[in-house]
Amino acid sequence: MMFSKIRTWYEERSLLQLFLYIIVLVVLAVYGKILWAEITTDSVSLKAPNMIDLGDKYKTPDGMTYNPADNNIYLVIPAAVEEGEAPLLVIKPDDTVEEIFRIPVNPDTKHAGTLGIAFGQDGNLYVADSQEISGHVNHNGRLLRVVFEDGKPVRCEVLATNFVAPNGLTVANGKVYFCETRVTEDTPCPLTSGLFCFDLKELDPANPYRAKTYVSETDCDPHFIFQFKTNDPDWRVGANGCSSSVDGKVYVANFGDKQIYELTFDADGSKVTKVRDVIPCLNERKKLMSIDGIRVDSTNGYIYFADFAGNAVHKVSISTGIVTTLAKNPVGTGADGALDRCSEVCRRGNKLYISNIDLPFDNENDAPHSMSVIEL
Ligand SMILES: [Ca+2]
Ligand SMILES: [Ca+2]
Ligand SMILES: [Ca+2]
Repeated sequence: MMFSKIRTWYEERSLLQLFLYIIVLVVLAVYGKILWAEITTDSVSLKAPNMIDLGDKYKTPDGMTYNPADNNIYLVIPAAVEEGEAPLLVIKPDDTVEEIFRIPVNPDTKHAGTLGIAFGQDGNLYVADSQEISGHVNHNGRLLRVVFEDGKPVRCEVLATNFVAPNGLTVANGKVYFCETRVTEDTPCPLTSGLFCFDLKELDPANPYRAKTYVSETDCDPHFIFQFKTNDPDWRVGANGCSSSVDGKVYVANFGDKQIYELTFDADGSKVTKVRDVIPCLNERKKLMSIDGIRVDSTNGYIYFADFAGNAVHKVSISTGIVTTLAKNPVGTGADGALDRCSEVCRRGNKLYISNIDLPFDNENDAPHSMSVIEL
């Protein structure tokens, strides 16, 4: 009976229909296999991180960038829980740490709040200085450049001013892109934030650019090339992590709404031509409480990221949008390598380095002041 029904169904179909059915089945099988691989990876037990103890001088580690020229990770310590300069450290290939420079304060606030950092192709380090992190939200944020000569930092230049809360930063397409975590001094809901973009050639330390204060979506600085809303009333924090891929796309994290936007540009790299949600599925976003620092890994198609509010580190497949949690623990002291209000990630070889900025949000800034390190 069953067999005859199948036979009748089969005989009623044209060759073209049967061919299309086979194609659909093959596509479903391949996609199902990818999804299953992602889902089963997610059930793997969490990694136990190791620790780099930074000591009492470096209490709030945040922005990092890997420099393949010397195999060092560069790390900045914003003066987030006390005023002063911002130390620039290197984490050497053997995981020892050395201070190599101090980023000077903004004279108006006596404070340097450096967050995102990245090297330009000119060999200099571009720095987002968020004065907001120590409570100075009165448009004191700056774009800085630490000039390197013969591989050593020699001076710091101010390139642009009048930002509210600069945060994640990347260099690609001959441009420096950085997030403005909010555009006003207050934090309304929904909250507006977005991305600034400057051509490296237009930046002149002899004449720092003063960004136009944001008025509205259409009345703002021409370098503010992408903006969006954050709707979470509990975490009114907008554009945060920022990273780029080898093909020149830029990825921007929406902290409160747990989203990552993939931006495609025109040939010049200054006009956004396409925006895509990397994590479109609500069930995947439910694995997260926030998205802080992000890092694209063009070698394997993942974005690694820090979940500050959830005190966790995850990765997401850029193609499928499936999230895998790599490490997570309750907030505490950070002893034994535990995450302690983590904010940024950076890969070197098969290790992922995680900054524990340890800010006092339902948490204490306590010893050990540490980086967590997990083997991938
Ligand atoms: Ca951040
Ligand atoms: Ca700690
Ligand atoms: Ca702590």
